[in-house]
Amino acid sequence: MNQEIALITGATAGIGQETALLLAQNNYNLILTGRRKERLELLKSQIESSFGCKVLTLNFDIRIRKDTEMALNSLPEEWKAIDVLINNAGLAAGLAPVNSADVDDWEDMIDTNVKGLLYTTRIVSPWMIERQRGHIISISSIAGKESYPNGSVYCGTKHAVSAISRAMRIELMPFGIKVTTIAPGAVDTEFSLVRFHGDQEKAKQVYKGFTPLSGKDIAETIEFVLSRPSHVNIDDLLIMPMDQASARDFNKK
Ligand code: NDP
Ligand code: 8X3
Repeated sequence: MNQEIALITGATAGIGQETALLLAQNNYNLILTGRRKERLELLKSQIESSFGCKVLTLNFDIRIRKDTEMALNSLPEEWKAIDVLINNAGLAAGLAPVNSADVDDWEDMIDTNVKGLLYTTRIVSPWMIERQRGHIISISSIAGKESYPNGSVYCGTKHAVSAISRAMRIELMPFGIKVTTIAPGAVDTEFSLVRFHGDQEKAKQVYKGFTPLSGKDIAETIEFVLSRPSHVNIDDLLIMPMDQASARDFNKK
């Protein structure tokens, strides 16, 4: 294959889905992952019918190490030549203080946002090292820069994404592999619906009274990061809605 290959985890919704659509327009072949198989198949057929690129879907739960390893290792050899890994799959589960939060929610966030990212990167990075090229972009958050009440574990996982990426940047530099973290503020995706376990009303309130970022805004940021010349590495990029100046400061009307 002479087109570059991008692997996007969590491509069934939000930022991952918008990034898949934008990278398809930019001529990447895509490996798209997620648990919702029907959404992956729909996106694949939408992309392949609109753009001249190939799409391979992998349907697995990133929290489960052996499933993640099996899915990635089962890729045909030509698809292992991954140029871009976008560690995007992630979630917040619940919004509660440490003394009463649901421990299952904590496990879900740690297993997805931290361990899932590590399982994926552990498999893909040696393939990049072999080819002495690659770019790993991980989606952190404003929650990876600040901690806010009731978000201790989500904030902890996103701080971990930033800390892990910082070390990876140093480790992978000698092999010509770029490492970037992108840290968005509020993005209007399925994120809040997932955080509030399907409560539509609560999810809607999060984005009320101001204009949040969209998944497309983050996809365009990823495209910007990817399109820098080979001597430039964007290490870390914080992107906020105009009306959000910190995790907790909003200019809501
Ligand atoms: P969405 O809920 O819209 O999308 C999340 C994606 O992650 C889905 O494709 C989902 O796929 C996938 N995912 C979640 N859990 C798993 C799992 N166990 N196994 C495989 N895939 C999984 O949210 P966003 O697009 O907003 O979130 C994308 C990333 O951006 C996350 O890491 C989030 O923390 C981060 N972020 C989001 C912000 C926001 O305000 N929205 C702000 C800052 C960062 P499926 O359910 O099909 O498995
Ligand atoms: C998502 C943004 O502020 O809800 O990472 O943590 S926030």
